[in-house]
Amino acid sequence: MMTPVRTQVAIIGAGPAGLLLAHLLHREGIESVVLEARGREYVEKRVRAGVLEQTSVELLREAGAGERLDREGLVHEGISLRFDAADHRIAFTELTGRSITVYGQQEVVKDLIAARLAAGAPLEFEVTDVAVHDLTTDAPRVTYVDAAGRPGELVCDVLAGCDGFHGVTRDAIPAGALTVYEHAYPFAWLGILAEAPPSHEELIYAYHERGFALHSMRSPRITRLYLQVAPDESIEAWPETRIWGELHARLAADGFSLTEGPVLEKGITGMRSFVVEPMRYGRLFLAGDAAHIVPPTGAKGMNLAMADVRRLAAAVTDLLRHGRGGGLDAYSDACLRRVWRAEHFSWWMTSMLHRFEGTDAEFQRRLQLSQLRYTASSPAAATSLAENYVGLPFDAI
Ligand code: RFL
Ligand code: PHB
Repeated sequence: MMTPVRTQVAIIGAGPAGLLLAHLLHREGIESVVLEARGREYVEKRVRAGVLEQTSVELLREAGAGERLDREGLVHEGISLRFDAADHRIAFTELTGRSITVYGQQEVVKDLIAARLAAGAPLEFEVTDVAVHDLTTDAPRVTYVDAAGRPGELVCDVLAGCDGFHGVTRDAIPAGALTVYEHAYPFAWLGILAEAPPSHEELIYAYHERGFALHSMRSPRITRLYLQVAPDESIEAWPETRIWGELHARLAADGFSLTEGPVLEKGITGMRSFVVEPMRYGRLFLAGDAAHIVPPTGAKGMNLAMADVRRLAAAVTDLLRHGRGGGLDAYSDACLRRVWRAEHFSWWMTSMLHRFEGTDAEFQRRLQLSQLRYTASSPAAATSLAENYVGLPFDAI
């Protein structure tokens, strides 16, 4: 019979949410165990988000995890909205005094894993059969099977569900205790990573009659590009020549030429908006994609995950160090204010930039062009986009 291991916080999932939470707690002297279903190599190679809000950069820096980010991250002071075959720059720094940093999510994950291992703190990869129990008691439990096939059990004070959209923690909450808000979009994104220098210094969000396209990057040598495709599109239907052809067509602008290069990675991602309320059940707290999903158009997903765990770490510290549970009681409502702002912003960006089919497609197109022209020409409208994109200060909303 194995003996349960006692820890203060059991964290399910080693994405940005789980790893940053573990790191912030460690700095407060609070013990945790992180359980991750995938292997270390897999999570360190998973290509996903690339844009950090200034608030996220500051959080990582203050947590002592910003050294490589400060060295290698690319600071961007604006983006381009491309429509009518021309660029319309939204000057973030001029409009808000703040900026964004392009730094791959897998780089954040690598830095946080390195910090965790350097601290000698527990992080288990390749666990299976994770199940959570006794959520409404003061001693919730997690059972699992470790990478060597041995059963394990953790007994803790607080359980953090950081296991992403397809995890198990949200589903462990009785259906009647949660309300789900959801919106589906009639398209998906096909993304590629190419070994080619970026073709423009900044991100380009392109509105085009053939559909949306995005030019982003990871480094001075690596370009990240996306195309709007049908929601049920199969990647086999998109050989490289078709992808590049479509990117050239949608990103066309006077004086612009897209540099091609070997495709290192490609994949298709569905688009949805999803929120559960509340983000808590008993001693289980959900954070990041386990509780909410945004379409990638506003570059908010990873940033929201970090904002959640910043609040969760402070609230857990208050409970475990000072016996004050008020922060945990306020956790869900406080997070949801920022979550819904990001839900609105990413829905709005998505609605403005993608091609919609249907009987009123031409009506939609005229509304979109009007909104794009207004956003590009009015400092008030441009500032609204800019302050949402760079991230509102933590307690501003
Ligand atoms: P993650 O990163 O999904 O991590 C969850 C972890 O939990 C593990 N797991 C389990 N572990 C143990 N037991 C189980 N039963 C488990 N089930 C799952 C998983 O293996 C995984 O390691 O969630 P987290 O930490 O909440 O982080 C959220 C972000 O990953 C996500 O919001 C962003 O990637 C979204 N996103 C973007 N966000 C941004 O802020 N800026 C962007 O530019 C941006 N672009 C994007 C994106 C997401 C994309 N895709 C592929 C979904 C672009 C794309 C294409
Ligand atoms: C990315 O670089 O992967 C990226 C950038 C901006 C977005 C989404 C994804 O809105």
